[in-house]
Amino acid sequence: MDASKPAKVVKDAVEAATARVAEALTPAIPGAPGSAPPAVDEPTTPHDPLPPKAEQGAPQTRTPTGARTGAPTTANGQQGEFLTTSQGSRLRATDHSLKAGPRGPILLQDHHFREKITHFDHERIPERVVHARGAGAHGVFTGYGTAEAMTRAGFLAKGKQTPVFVRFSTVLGSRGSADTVRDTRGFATKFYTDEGTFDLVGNNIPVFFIQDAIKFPDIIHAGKPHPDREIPQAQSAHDTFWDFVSLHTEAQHHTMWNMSDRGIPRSYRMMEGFGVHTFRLVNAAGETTLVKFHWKPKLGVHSLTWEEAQIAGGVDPDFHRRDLYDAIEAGAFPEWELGVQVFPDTPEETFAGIDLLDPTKLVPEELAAVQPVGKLVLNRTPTNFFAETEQVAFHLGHLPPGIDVTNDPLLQGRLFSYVDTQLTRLGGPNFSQIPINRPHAPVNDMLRDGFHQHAVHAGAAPYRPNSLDGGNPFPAGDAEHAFLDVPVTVAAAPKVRANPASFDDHYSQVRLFWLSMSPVEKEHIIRAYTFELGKCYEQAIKERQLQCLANIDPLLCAEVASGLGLPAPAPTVPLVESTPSPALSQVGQQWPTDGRVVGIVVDPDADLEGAALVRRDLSAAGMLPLIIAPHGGMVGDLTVQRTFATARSVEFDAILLATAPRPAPDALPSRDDKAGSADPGASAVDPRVLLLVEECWRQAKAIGAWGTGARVVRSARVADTPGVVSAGSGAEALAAVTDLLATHRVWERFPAAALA
Ligand code: HDE
Repeated sequence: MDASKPAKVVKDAVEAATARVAEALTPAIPGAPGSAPPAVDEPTTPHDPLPPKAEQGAPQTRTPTGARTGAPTTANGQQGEFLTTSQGSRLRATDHSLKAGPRGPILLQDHHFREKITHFDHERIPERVVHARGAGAHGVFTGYGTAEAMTRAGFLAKGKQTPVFVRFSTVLGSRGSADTVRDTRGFATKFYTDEGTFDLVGNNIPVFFIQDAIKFPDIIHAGKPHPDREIPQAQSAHDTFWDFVSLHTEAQHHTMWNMSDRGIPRSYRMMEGFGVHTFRLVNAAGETTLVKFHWKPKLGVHSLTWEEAQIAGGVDPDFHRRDLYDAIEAGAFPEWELGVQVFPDTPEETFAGIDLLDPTKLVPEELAAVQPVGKLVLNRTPTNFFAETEQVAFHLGHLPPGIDVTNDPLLQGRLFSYVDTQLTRLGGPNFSQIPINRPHAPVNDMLRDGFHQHAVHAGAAPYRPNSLDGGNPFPAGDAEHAFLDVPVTVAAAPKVRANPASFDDHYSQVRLFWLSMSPVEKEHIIRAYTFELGKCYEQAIKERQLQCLANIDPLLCAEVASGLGLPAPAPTVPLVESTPSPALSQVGQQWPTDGRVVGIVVDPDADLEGAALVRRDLSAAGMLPLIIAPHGGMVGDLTVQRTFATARSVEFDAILLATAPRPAPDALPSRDDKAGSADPGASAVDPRVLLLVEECWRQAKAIGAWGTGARVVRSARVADTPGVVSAGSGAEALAAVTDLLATHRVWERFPAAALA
């Protein structure tokens, strides 16, 4: 087909995609699988591949050695209107193998069959040994220029824009595990800077389980499923995890963060990120500064409740992935500020008595404020999960000039591990040439050959010094902005397998974290420890962990011990009294509501005009309204997105009730378990809607009602409780619910009785 005359289907798809973005006020519901709605009949007129969806991005088209090609990103995708072999030979059919007669057997000469099946047989690559489950997105980073005095890294210069790819992940689960499990989250960012790629491979928790990289296999073997039965999947609530962390007490700080609400984030968009280790910045004059990197989310740091996490694990295992992609598709682009805590680079490498090389310690923000140095916006979803999210390869040694490492023994080990793992995972040493990993800076590295070599290197002399290639490549100096290994003095010391003595304090900062929590957050921590240890089989392990809790805080220990039915031991170390750090708590502030999901319950008797206005205003405010109705299709002029059968509380940050729907025909226990066992005819309101309200109430979500909707909150016996609003109109209900959403949850609904 003549490429200058696109077929009508392609043209229509482009127009549909453009229209979707343009109609900002028409609430387009994210999640359409393709860039154009399909026809009922199978398409038979040949045409070029449809374009990607409007919100999808892709790696820039660069050569393996970093040069721009100028080709559109679709040049990397499938081409032409006809089915071909991998060599471009057009095919007549692919549904039947070549057989000796219709009843076979299949002929060995069927090269198309063999190519198709052989390729399929090899589609899988090893999943990441940790962080296997993840979701990536493209974006752009803009420097503020505020770090210019500290570093020569060009991407931090004022106004400088750099393309990025970010991959969020859980740690323990397999590639297909649920998103909402209790775990640490990875937050890995690839900055494609003009001066070489910078990978900031961080987590949503600022400390780590171990102080020395050599113990990484130990903590991971302990956290992964038991080797005999391979259960439990993506969980820390089992004997081997608690066996290790209770014996290996330097893990207690990270473990406490995992047991806190940070272990079950509401969204990737609502997580902080931390580089964990201390890094060294170096400026043009060669002066150095120690820093810790922080990502601060514009939407604040928020979490799920444990009930939400568990329900979502079943009804929507892709909860975080979907949330990220839906938000980008809806135009609610996730944003973070990159910031640094700054410390003088002294020979002791400590700050306020805290050892900056100990990755089990944080520096409270009240002691060293986080100084913003740039902004990250994620604005494109991947076009192809495997090509981008699965094949992206991060490495701490991907450092641009101006950023260097420190001697943190965890960081030092990671510098080895990340390249090593890609050799197996991505099948050889040329993983930097995969499109998502290609640098945006010219590459002249003298590395040659190997599996999957995409570059076609010229010349005769990939060695230095040479004269045959005219001496190229030449070493760069300061004038050419070369990377500087900061000439830090290494102490004269015996060769030992040992830690510095300062690494021996395993409890003071765990206590600092505990004391910094609000009562409701403390309740959640108690509940998490009690649940996780309650799932352990061995009493000895529970007793040992209770001893660790006693060394953190006697109240915490007593509450968990009572849930386990065990005595609370006395502390064996002195309790350190530390000043709480309010920055560690997630409660007590107001945040933007962009991308929040609000369900609107309607039926044909509802105030449909009011509901339509509420839906429009929610969209205009950057939130995502979802219409929930007794059946699919339309209710009045409103397109239904969820039915009482498909809706579940976990999907919504708040709900609005425009009606008190009578039980729908499918509100039967035999059709929908959510209808419960009671005779639905006995209730005036559809039992699924009552369940929705009850769950949202338990999960401390804002609930607004107007018109007959007020009857639902009365039937659910939650009227006149905190965060439940019965308003005169849809607009009033929406205003009240928006205010409540800004604090994330109606915190007063969680009683903190045990700690009062
Ligand atoms: Fe990693 N880690 N890690 N890690 N890590 C990997 O690299 C490793 C550590 C982190 O989305 C692996 O490509 C060792 C701390 C993230 O692709 C592997 C040690 C932090 C990701 C590896 C650590 C992290 C990884 C597995 C102890 C937070 C996912 C696949 C010294 C600061 C990156 C891969 C992605 C992935 C090794 C500790 C974060 C095996 C040996 C501390 C976000 O190389």
